[in-house]
Amino acid sequence: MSKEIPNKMEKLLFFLPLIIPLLSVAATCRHPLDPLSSSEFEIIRSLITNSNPSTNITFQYVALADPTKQSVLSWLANPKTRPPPRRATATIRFNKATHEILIDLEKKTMISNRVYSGTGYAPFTFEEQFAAAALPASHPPFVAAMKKRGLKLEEVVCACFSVGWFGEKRKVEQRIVKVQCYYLDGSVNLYMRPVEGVTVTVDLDEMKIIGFRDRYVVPIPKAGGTEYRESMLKPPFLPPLNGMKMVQPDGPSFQINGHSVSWANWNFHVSLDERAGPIISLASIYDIQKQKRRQVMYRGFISELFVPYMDLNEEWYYRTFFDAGEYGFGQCAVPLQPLRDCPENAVFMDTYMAAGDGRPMKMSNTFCIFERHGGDIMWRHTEGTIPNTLIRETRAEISLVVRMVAAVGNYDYIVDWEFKQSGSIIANVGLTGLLEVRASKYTHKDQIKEEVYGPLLAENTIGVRHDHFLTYHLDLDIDGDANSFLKSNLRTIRSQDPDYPRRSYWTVVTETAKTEADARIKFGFQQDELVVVNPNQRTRMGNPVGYRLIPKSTTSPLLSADDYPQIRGAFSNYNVWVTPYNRSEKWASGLYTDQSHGDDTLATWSLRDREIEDKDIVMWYTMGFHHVPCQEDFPLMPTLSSGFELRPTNFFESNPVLKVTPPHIVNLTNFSQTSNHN
Ligand SMILES: *[C@@H]1O[C@H](CO)[C@@H](O)[C@H](O)[C@H]1NC(C)=O
Ligand SMILES: *[C@@H]1O[C@H](CO)[C@@H](O)[C@H](O)[C@H]1NC(C)=O
Ligand SMILES: *[C@@H]1O[C@H](CO)[C@@H](O)[C@H](O)[C@H]1NC(C)=O
Ligand SMILES: *[C@@H]1O[C@H](CO)[C@@H](O)[C@H](O)[C@H]1NC(C)=O
Ligand SMILES: [Cu+2]
Repeated sequence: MSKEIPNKMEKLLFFLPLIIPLLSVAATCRHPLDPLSSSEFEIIRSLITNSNPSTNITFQYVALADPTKQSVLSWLANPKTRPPPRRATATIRFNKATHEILIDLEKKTMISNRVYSGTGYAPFTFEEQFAAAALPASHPPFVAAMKKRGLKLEEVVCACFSVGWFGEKRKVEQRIVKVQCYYLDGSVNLYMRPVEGVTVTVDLDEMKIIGFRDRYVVPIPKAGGTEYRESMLKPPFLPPLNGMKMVQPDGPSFQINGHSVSWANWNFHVSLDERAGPIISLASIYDIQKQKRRQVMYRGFISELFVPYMDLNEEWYYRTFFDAGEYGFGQCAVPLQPLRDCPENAVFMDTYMAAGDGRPMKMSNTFCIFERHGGDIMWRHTEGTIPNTLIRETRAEISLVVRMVAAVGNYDYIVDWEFKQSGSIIANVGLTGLLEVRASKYTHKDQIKEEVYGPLLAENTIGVRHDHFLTYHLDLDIDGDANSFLKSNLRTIRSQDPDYPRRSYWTVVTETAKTEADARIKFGFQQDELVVVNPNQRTRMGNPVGYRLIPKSTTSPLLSADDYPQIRGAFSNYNVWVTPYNRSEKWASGLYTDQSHGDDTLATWSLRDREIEDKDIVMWYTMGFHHVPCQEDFPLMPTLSSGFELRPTNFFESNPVLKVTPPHIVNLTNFSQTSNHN
């Protein structure tokens, strides 16, 4: 009993300062970083279509134009003031020209409209991809090619692939895709049944076929064994596990206000971008020791996903995809299914996006937000050394997860941002879905005497080797935006005294990166601790406050630096880069990625070698997977994950999780009607 009172007092102290900023957010209507609403998409569409009434306009990318950081921060400091002006940016295509349009959403006017005439194009729309994929069915040579193979045309489905760039001086005006086709006929797993050897080339602006190749015939892999639908799978099955339930009788402990989320010591903002997917902004943490809210991350998002395949066949060499810049990673978001994609205690958030004609499209359940209580331990200690005393202290880990899933054609990416009460932010990506396979004549490994670019996964099915590189834009602002990047190299030191029992130890040699060149890090060659610090803010012990990057993946590219896909994907050449903050440097593969020449990438910006010490800086981290498929990836991949942690490092005066109060005990007897646990 005597223990309970201070506990409650502490809890009250803990929550009071969190509630006050929440209420002030509630008092204002709109957050300046909120994604475009349905009516805002309508304003943009009608402004643009009204000024060009007789033309077919393709809306390739429509997004909130970022307000300046300064204007967002000063609004945040005083949310009663006028928020920064809401503007939108639209990249549209008509009459074979790309237009960049800036719109004032309050005045409902076009601020600027300029034609972009450099290399590269904005992401495809779904409508264009569907239209292009439908063309082969009425193209006589294609129809003949299917007939020659004995295929039923109505069972053939096709998909669009970006063509990349291979040094050719192609006419800049031509937006081209390749169309590759698959055979359903008894399967929905189309990607396991490629019609190999046939390639159709489409001009997207003309929306007509400009090339057709039928190089060879190989068997279509069998439909048998490709099924993955629960309702269609055949026994035997593993017996089901016993039921489990996640109950929060008092509801979740987080609050969502529009797109702002508060949970435990964290506040942040979630939004969706057609290109990036989830954007986490203004992540700040309440420091109970200092009794104040402290900035951690201004913005974090996936800037690009680079997926080059390692097959040099004519039908495959160009498959070097940029899933954000070419396909719109956020545009590929899919509605999350309650209880399957997210646990029972999840709360869902809907979003809007612009369709190809600019009309707003609502998507339900784009994000789910939930408290994860997965049986992990936040911290513990058992102390048995003190005579006649046993101390046992342990706390369960409960964290907050924001999840989105994007299905980019065959692949599904599960994107999680996780917040811990310790101050850590964890980003995780899970890869699942379907492989891209090549049909081949082989039915057994022993028959293969040539390079086939991947293992045989099933009869006539080669799982082509490829990479996934995910580049995160991490604009950390540790206690403000004047930050530095510290590289601490762990070095072995030999003992000077030959008679001393120890011959060596390791020490830390810390260096502040002065310019961009100092901050290009390739993992695997040396062991570094990488910390973003605020050099002007120190702990009482004198250490600069910071956040450390703990990568789980240290994969680097294996393509030659002069290979065209790698020139376009040069942002993956290093695992870490640091650049000075620049509102227009968001997309690691450049603003116009489709058919880009690699002249506007993170790698080219970094060549300016700007100063990054004690400045507003952005850290870019690339994690990678070299994917050598295996039979377990057929007919569908079990999730493969990786990620990184941003962990407070001398940010707090001491361990903040000592101040975490364990959750209320839930008395399950109250839930006997609904629970499986009795
Ligand atoms: C616009 O597109 C539609 C559908 O593709 C087509 O029927 C129509 O002729 C096009 N209009 C113009 C002006 O190009
Ligand atoms: C910001 O980035 C753009 C695009 O890379 C560049 O043109 C511009 O010069 C940069 N601004 C500064 C101040 O570096
Ligand atoms: C749970 O609730 C039941 C019924 O109200 C009560 O009898 C029991 O003592 C409670 N158990 C705990 C651990 O609080
Ligand atoms: C559980 O049941 C007890 C007894 O009926 C009640 O006092 C208590 O408030 C209930 N708890 C919840 C969380 O509903
Ligand atoms: Cu893969």
